[in-house]
Amino acid sequence: MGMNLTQKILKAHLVEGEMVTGKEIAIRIDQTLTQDATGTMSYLQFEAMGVPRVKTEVSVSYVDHNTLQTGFENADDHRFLQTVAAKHGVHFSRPGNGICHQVHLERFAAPGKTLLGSDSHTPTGGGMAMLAMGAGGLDVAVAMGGGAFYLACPKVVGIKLTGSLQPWTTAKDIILEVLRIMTVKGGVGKVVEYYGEGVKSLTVPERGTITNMGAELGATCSVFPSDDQTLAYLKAQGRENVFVALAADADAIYDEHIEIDLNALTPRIAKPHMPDNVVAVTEVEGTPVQQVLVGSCTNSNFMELTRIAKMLKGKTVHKDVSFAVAPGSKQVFTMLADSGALADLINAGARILESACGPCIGMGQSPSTGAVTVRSFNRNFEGRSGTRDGQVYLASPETCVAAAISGKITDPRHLGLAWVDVPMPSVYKVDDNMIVSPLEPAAAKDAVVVRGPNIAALPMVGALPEAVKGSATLKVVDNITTDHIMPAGGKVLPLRSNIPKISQYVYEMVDPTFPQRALELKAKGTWSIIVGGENYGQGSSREHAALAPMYLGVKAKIVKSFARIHRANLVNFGILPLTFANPADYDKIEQGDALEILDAAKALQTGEELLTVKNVTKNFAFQVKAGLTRRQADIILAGGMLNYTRSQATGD
Ligand code: MIC
Ligand code: SF4
Repeated sequence: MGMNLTQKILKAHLVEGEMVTGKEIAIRIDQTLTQDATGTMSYLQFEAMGVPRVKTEVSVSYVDHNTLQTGFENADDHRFLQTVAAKHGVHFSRPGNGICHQVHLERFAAPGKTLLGSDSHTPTGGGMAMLAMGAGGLDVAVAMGGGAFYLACPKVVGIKLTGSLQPWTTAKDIILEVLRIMTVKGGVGKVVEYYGEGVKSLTVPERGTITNMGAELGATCSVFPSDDQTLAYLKAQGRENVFVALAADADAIYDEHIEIDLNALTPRIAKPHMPDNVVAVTEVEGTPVQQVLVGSCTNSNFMELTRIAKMLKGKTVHKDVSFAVAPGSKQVFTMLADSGALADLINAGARILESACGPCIGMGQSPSTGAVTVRSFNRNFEGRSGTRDGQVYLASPETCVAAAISGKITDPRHLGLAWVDVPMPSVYKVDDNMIVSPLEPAAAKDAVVVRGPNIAALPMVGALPEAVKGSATLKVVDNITTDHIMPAGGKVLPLRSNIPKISQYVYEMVDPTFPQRALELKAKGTWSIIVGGENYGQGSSREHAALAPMYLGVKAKIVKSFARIHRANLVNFGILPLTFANPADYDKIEQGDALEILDAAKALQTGEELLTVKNVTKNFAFQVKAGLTRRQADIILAGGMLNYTRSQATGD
């Protein structure tokens, strides 16, 4: 029986388990990446493991998120990251060098390899035929130490692309269409694999846009074959030595099928406040727009920014629109400068931002009250822009610029402009001067890691109690994102290295009284239990969405279903991730009810499928599923991964 590409890469890296869908497997990780907002925790955890030098083929630490330096915190974190990278064998991509996923694709990604990154958009590497996955910082630390990565053996969705993209329809429109079809929870437990004639005409940066936003499907990752396009890109980056051709077998089997005819696809747009709220641009055409932003790890490559510069050449951005552009990397930025495209953008009125995440994570450029903002980004969750009622639409850079020119949402085909074909450069401008190599082992031994006062010790909890006596401190609805649980933005991101301080912002947008209420309960010895709906914890990989609630005394979350990375992070920090056996029980619980998870520790020790929860206030019992593997149950029993690893090492 033929194998798909996902199975081939998994099989080549399998170190534990059987490749049976849904069963836990462990794979070897070849490369890791971290970024500064999750990286400090990850390297603190790596240090705690006591491994002197990373054991991966390549590990890179990027600085791209916390680049607004309005106080000492971010700058201190950058200094810590640079010194800790030098000491432990990690390449350091300096602030200014670009967004981790863009730079990684340019300079490090290699077909057939596995990549684990402490950022949910790590799957961008799938555009280079990598199995590239997002994870919590602790899982990445373990991988840097040579440990395997555990995941449920995924289902593989085959997406067959036929035909070829028509003028003004782009890679972004393909992934928006996939999101419309599969929704933000349609990819949970799955890898999305692209194949078919339509794949051949897509360049690696275009593939990267598609695999990047596979994260919004909740998918483990997405993957493209490695073919002539891959070779052309690697050659243009001066890295053809890492090329290997890779594809699914002709008779490969997929668990699910989708087919998209690129000839028939038209420009798409995601309406507020979910990336799967996708319609044809024509459906919302005419909506007045106040802000347009082009950039982020999804859409900020040289070709698309050149195209929008050509669209804007000799024009002025509409007077009611604030328009900003953030090139994805130093390579993109310098090439735009050399080609003159940058001057065309500036001349048209673009506000040029540094090569970083910037407004995508609420670091500046928050829109005005109630403003409509059209962005080439990947997430439009409520409040993420920094303006609670900001109306964020997601679209291709071309559709974004159509809005910037006309002042309203416009299908770029209706602009009256001729389509400009921008071929992939045959040579990219390669200069790795902003990537600092690690110290040689002999010099690394005595190197000092510099820590600023913002870096607080990692909080820990004890072993799981026999019965978890708690309160339903908060009840939330479906599709809660990690941006709801642990917001980002210019005010909160600088606190990423300080859990006690950042925990004051947990659930700020949903219920700002939550941290205080939870701490008061904790002081009385009562655990907090969060009750939630479907797809709980979608979005970012930030383990702060588990760590900070843990600090506030959250011991369990009972929801209808979880997003993959958040669930893994809960396990890593000793929080019970439980799902309702009967989802109707969700309606019977009210916020504030006293809940007791009976015999919790015993159930985990004996591997019980179902646990019983007593609603003490309403005097009824209901059942919940833990669905934990033996290893996960032991981690929770120990009070989290760090305790578990320590007890394994000491044999306690
Ligand atoms: C995001 O896009 O939400 C982030 C910021 O890149 C996060 C990581 C983080 O919270 O630091 C992600 O996607 O994992
Ligand atoms: Fe940065 Fe936005 Fe990409 Fe996250 S999604 S890595 S914040 S650019």
